[in-house]
Amino acid sequence: MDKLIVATHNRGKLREIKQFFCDLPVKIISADELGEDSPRETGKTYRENALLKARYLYDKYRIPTLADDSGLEVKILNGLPGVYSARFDGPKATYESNNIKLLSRLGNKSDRRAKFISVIILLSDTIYQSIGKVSGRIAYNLSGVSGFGYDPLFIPLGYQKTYSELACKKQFISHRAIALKKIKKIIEKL
Ligand code: ITT
Repeated sequence: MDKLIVATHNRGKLREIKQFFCDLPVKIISADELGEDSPRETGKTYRENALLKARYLYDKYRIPTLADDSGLEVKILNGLPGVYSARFDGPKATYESNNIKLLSRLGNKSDRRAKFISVIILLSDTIYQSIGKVSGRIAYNLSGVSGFGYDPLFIPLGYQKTYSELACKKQFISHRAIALKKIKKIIEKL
């Protein structure tokens, strides 16, 4: 395999995926580089959404295509924002407004357990799937500047710093890194 489409418009995800595969002899092409828009994420699960994002471009270009659907599940909020993580604060949500909404929904509650999930689909002649999960907790305040999304609020288990504060270390321990590890092995063999 010499080319891989990464079906995302999320720059943070794209950066992490490119960096993870930087030692592979594969040219990574993003949805933006192809001038493509995103399909509506109508799925009820991460897998359905990842599959529909990958299929949208694979059916057109017939080049192996990878898509990531991910989310943050907060225990005391019954798993929200979950598959709605990108739009938690509504259709015009920004990372900042989502983070503010999450902090206000949690208030001073002491049970702040949460987990990040990434479901990655690699679509070629076959559908390959990989899942990465990381447990942790939601901080009381935003901390750190690197990364994207809920990174300034999520403290992975075993650490006292948010994903944002952990900066490049996130790349070795994150939910996405766990999911990408298995996909990388598959790509190396294709
Ligand atoms: P694409 O569909 O174009 O890939 P998206 O941002 O819409 O981009 P998702 O539908 O998978 O992606 O939404 C996942 C949301 O969950 C994302 O927008 C972030 O708010 C959050 N998220 C996912 N992974 C994250 C990470 O590693 N760090 C922080 N927030 C993350």
